[in-house]
Amino acid sequence: MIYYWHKIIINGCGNITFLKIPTKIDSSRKVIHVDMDAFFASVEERENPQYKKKALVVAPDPRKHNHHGVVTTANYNARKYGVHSAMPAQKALDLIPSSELVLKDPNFTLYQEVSQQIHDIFSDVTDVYESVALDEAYLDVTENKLDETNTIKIANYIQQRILKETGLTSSVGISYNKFLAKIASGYRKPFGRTIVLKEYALEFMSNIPIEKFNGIGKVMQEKLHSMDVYTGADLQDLSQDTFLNTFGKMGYIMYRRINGIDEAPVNNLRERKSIGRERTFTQNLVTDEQIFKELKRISEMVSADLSKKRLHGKTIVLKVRDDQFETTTKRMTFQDYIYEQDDIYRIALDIYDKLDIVDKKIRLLGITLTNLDSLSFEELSLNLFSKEDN
Ligand code: TTP
Ligand code: MG
Repeated sequence: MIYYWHKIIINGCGNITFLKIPTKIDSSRKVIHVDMDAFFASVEERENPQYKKKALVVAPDPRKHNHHGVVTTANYNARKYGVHSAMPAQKALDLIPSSELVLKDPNFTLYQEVSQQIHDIFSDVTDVYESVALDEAYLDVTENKLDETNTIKIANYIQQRILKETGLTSSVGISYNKFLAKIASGYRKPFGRTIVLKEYALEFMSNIPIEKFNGIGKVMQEKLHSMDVYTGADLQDLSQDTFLNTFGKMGYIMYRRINGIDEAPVNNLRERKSIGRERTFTQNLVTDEQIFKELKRISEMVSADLSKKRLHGKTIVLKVRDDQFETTTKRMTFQDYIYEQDDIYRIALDIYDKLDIVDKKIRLLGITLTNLDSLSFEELSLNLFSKEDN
């Protein structure tokens, strides 16, 4: 069903300003976001039920790793002490009294197995699901294999099957787009089920702190706080121009999301063929230094996209366009998968060298990875653990 709405604000001078979003909201899709509760910790509690009463932290023991290592997750008891994912494990040790603490090394093989089990359940419901982490996925159930029109029943089916087959609880969010479904799944944890109907979407978002909105990263968060914006309601009061002028393209996307519009489809990763980024320059790049700097930047972005989607690829394609709009692409394929930014950068430089461009007036640079496959979680986590603590 589609409906139209306007929002009007009256500013101090009594002038009426029309915000520019009298846009139609398509609420015809049914999207479910599933997220396991304290995933790694719950798996460990299932294996060792005596941990349930303890403050369980899943992390490599910093005492055995020269004080290094970060927390993957913690059970809810441990979270009460302020412990959270990505915190240095040493800090978790300092926060929790040793009589309460259980520190458990992550067992990725086991988590991967459970992840496979829940994904098998998803694929019994629909082929249109998008896995965003080991324990998290979006499902488009507008049409589904259960032939069920009641989305709440579908969500219930998923939660019950996960519980029965893995012994673990999950939380689900139900709405007409991905953005809302994701906020909804985190709304009442653990074992929560939250439905956001189109009619209540704006009100629902108005009470949520901006940290919970997918797409608002640390930088945007700080900027918004400096503008006295803390909640969804504060965001909804900002105009499209403010979003656009302050945050560019991402601002526009957020403006739409916070006003109830997110048309991003649930992407089935198996259909994804490539991941790439390109940048067009208002002033041509003419020196190697400028070109290397931009290639480095694009490599970082591509690597971040790959890691978000848990993918890596074997082929790298470099695209170069000059001031005459002549476009050259060249690719290199490798035996091993690539996803780290340093590797992408190094290879992009290599390809660039091979292009042997004499007259450098570069208007556009792009890097794309193809020949993609899912990254195993061990690889992701190794990357995570090798990071310096701070
Ligand atoms: P999350 O779903 O973010 O967290 P969670 O399932 O532990 O807790 P919640 O109930 O709040 O959803 O992440 C899923 C798993 O991914 C988590 O159990 C451990 C792992 N993980 C990391 O290894 N590092 C991280 O920084 C994060 C956020 C998660
Ligand atoms: Mg989770």
